[in-house]
Amino acid sequence: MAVDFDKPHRRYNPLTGGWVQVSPQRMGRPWQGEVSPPDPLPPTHDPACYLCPGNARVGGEVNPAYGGVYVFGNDFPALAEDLPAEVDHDPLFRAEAAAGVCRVICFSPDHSKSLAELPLAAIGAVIDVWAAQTEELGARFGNVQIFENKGAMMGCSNPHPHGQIWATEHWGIEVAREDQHLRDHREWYEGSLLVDVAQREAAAGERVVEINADWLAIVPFWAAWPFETLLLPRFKVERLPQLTGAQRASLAGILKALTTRYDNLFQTSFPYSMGWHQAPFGMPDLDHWQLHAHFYPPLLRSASVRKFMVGYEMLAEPQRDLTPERAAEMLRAVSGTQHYRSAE
Ligand code: H2U
Ligand code: ZN
Repeated sequence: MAVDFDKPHRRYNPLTGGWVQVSPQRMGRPWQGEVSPPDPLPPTHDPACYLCPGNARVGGEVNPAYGGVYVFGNDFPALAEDLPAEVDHDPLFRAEAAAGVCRVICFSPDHSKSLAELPLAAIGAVIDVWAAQTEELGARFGNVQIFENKGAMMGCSNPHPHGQIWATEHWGIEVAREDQHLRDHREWYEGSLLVDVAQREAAAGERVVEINADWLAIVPFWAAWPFETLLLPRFKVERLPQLTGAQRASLAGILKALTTRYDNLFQTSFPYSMGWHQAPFGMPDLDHWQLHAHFYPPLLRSASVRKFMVGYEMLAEPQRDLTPERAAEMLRAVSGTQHYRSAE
């Protein structure tokens, strides 16, 4: 018998092997997004910002008067570059040295503009740097993890548009999990998991938030966070450096549209952690891989009401009331072209 999606049910995440419990009966009432008072617009240059061009960072180094994307070595790296490969094999207290490189990437010299408000060419420049960093660090490390923490709610205290790049010899556990599940899926079902998901979702449409000729942003069937999205290519590609100029341009377009929708949803600079997953380096076979990005926003009902992953989530598995289909519909209902701060 088919699952009744109007009743409590669980959905499987084929990328990680996780499950999410969906309780749509608790969302019976129709509901309109609450609009919060507008956040103050940050200045284009903030003398107190450690990421703005020409300013001193916490460690004392001074940023150059950069005019585009600017990458520097994190002054407080979580990893160390030249570590001997030490391992403790104790079955109870196993450990290994964690070598790697941590960099910070300023998306723009303009302190006030997040991805949503940057011009397409500037977003394209960020994509080019993501790809170049992947290429350079992938020659030395197993995983190049590109991510962005955005908003105070996500632990980011500086609104200057920036992200991070961590390159490690080991794969993070999320990457290792995805590698295993992508591999298993190919073996069991033959298709390529994320290529097939993109095809099915584009055809069905109900979870699609944004789509263009090359890319697709969906609230995945198995989303755990209320407005979580998965950004997928509509063609086979394993890593960022492989993207052609045209595919980078269409990626800039969908990134701008998706983040504009996010900001418009609660008329706030939408907090999230986002990041890329791409084929790890040093594997002979990477055909099971497909490049993709995850967006994990914490907000649930307004600029201040967030989803907490506590209690049942910590001890059993994630649970949500709002269905992924309804979340996608809400994101589709706001503009992907006109940002609320520029709307006049
Ligand atoms: P968020 O992406 O979470 O905001 O972190 C910013 C990073 O910037 C953080 O890892 C680094 C911090 O170590 N940083 C510097 O490298 N230099 C500075 O002057 C301040 C912040
Ligand atoms: Zn700044």
